[in-house]
Amino acid sequence: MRTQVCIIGGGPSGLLLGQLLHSIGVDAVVLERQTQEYVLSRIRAGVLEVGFQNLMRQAGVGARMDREGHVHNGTLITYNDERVRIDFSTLTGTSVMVYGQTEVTRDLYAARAEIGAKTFHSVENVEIHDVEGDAPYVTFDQDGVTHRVECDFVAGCDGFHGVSRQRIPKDKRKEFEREYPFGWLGVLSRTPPADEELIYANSSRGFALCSMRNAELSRYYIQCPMTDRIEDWSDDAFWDELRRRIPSETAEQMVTGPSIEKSIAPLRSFVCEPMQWGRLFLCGDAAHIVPPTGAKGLNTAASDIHYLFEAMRAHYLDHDASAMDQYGPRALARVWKTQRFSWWMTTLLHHFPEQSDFDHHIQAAEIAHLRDNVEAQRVLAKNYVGLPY
Ligand code: RFL
Ligand code: PHB
Repeated sequence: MRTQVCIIGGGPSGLLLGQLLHSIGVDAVVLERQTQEYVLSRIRAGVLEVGFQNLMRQAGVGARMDREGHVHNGTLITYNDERVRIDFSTLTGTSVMVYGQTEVTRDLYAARAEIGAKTFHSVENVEIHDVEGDAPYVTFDQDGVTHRVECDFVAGCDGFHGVSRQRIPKDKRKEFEREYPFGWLGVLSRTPPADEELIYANSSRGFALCSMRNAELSRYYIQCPMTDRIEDWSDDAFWDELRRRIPSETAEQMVTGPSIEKSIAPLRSFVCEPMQWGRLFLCGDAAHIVPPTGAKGLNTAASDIHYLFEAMRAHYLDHDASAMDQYGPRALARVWKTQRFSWWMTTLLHHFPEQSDFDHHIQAAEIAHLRDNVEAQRVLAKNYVGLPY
């Protein structure tokens, strides 16, 4: 089979790219290791930057997001009982939208079905060939049959554990990494959110986040040691610990209920350079990971897709021979800025096992600085709503 772009990975990056390419008449095939049901059962990010929202609209899949998504004009940073409100609208003139990654992915799959685009699910043994030359192709197995897709370009959108990044020779690839000595224990519950806005809470017992999906569905996280297991955390133990970490006024009126989903995710900062190898282009989690403080994982995946789509548009429509080579440097410049912000938010709000009393005072002083300094708030707000592409 022949296509123009072979997209490996049917997560939000791959699907968004496929939809944008369709809008300019470029043909793409998507290869996904899992079933569609499995991909749609994953609970992940919840906050969309304006840049992401615009890409969804540009791809013709923004209608439900615009109807059902919730615009957030600010967020709260708390330190024990102290509250610092970061007013996105006043500080930046813009906002973010709360609309879950699950819904984004559902909308993208629905749009893909509508245009009759080719998606192969439950594929195995994906291999990328000849990206160093002019005629790359991808082979994979499905139901015991081996397929071959010939293409102009391969988009590696297959997440952190995918095969695309490994295709760049080890001696040509540099990986930058920081692991954090804790994870996030997350709970989804069919209860009204604790507050109208998200609350990022630093407390003497560690970090907590009160987030949401809609007026009836809440998402909460607490920092926990990576040695903890889900079975160690009953729902009651989770709610008790969460209440201790958020301002008492919020804790007292928070509605709790049975968890619908409970999981522990590690926190990691990771960047792979380069993001291009011949005719292979890495996007999203395949190339980089951020700790979730700051909600940048999905949004940075989307900014990669913006840069790759613009390069492909220039290549196919304007016949610009140098456009594709500009993808890596453009994407990486923004990737490192979101890495910095996510690392900073994580450092500001979490307890690290080796932290001294001095370190705790510096953290408290940094939050006091944020409270008292509107310029510091503006820097945070500009990064949170999303740096320009
Ligand atoms: P994804 O979503 O991982 O999608 C990659 C897809 O590729 C498939 N795949 C393969 N397909 C074919 N062949 C192979 N060999 C393949 N190997 C893998 C996978 O099945 C999958 O469907 O990457 P993408 O599209 O780049 O999107 C990135 C976002 O999903 C990610 O940045 C965020 O979800 C990160 N993230 C979070 N970000 C936030 O901003 N806020 C959050 O609260 C948040 N929570 C999370 C997260 C990531 C998590 N992971 C990766 C474990 C919670 C978790 C648990
Ligand atoms: C979420 O709702 O899952 C969420 C929101 C903000 C974050 C991380 C996760 O920073």
